[in-house]
Amino acid sequence: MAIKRVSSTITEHLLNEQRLNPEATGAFTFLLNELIVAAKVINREVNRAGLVDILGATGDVNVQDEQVQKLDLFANRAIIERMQHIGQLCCMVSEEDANLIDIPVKYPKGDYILLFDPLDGSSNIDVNVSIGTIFSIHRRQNKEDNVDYLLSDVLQPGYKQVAAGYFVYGSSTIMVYTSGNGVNGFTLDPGVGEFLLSHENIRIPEYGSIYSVNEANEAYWNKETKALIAYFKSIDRKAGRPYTSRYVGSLVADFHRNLLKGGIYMYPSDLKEPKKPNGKLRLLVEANPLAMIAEQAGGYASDGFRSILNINPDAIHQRTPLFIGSKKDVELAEQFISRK
Ligand code: FBP
Repeated sequence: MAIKRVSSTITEHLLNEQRLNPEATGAFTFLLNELIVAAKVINREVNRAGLVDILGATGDVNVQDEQVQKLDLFANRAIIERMQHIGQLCCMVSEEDANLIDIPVKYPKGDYILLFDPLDGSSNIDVNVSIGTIFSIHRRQNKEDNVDYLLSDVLQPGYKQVAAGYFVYGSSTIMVYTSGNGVNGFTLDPGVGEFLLSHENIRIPEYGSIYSVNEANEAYWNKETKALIAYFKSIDRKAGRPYTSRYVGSLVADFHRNLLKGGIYMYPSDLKEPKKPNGKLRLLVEANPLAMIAEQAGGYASDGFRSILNINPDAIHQRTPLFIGSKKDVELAEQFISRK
């Protein structure tokens, strides 16, 4: 009886990639494998959230001025506690922490910087709608021996990312990542406890058929943004319009759907909160990693005027408007938004 070969595991995939790079030391593969373990721990907690006292808010407000959810805290700790002692990192950045996260002196340090959104889609945590973890990896640039890292090592433009990816904790748990050689997706097989290759060499369609935006914010948009959304909703059968509207309210889930089916996710700048003229999303831990994935899959990501990956960050919690997904749709969004 022929045994059907199980798809390749993420570790097998990482080792194959490592072999392609003669300078590789295995540090990166080890780093990603440890991050995957942290994601499995988060996944387990998300799956049984209704059974354990982990739903609801902690009562604290984070640096983003948002209510901290208990699962946000759990996910943040799970990643920090797992990654701080592996000896591959010189520091970390989390959406939940106001400051850079140093590696305790008792642990060895490395040359990589891990930036992450521990649990994206906070508003969906308690209602069993897909949420996720987003990560970005940089290599420290400064070579000074007496300092672990400089702020400039953390505030690098997105095109310098070594790797980026996300986990979606949804109907199934999936990991999508790139290290600059295309984009692949791996589905967690709960029976085996392994992420197995399920989506090889993902390519996003050039034109989409879906637009994802919170239209409840329309009153706060400028006329260029209103014109853009109206365009996607206007009738032109030959051009496949109107697009259909899909908005889960979890960036990672909306992005993942559009990556596979073709479409555009938008979080424009708005006048809703004077303190957030650049919209809601964070450049380092949300926009940059997804932009690298989008571009590696043949898509594009913009702030309405330029490529997200070319933005020079000046603060770790900097926000940016985001238009991301199918290349032609995002280029069109740029034409509308930058139209003066
Ligand atoms: P966090 O949940 O990590 O804070 O991320 C922001 C986010 O929840 C995105 O996942 C989502 O796309 C967006 O905000 C939803 O915002 P809004 O409720 O304003 O539409």
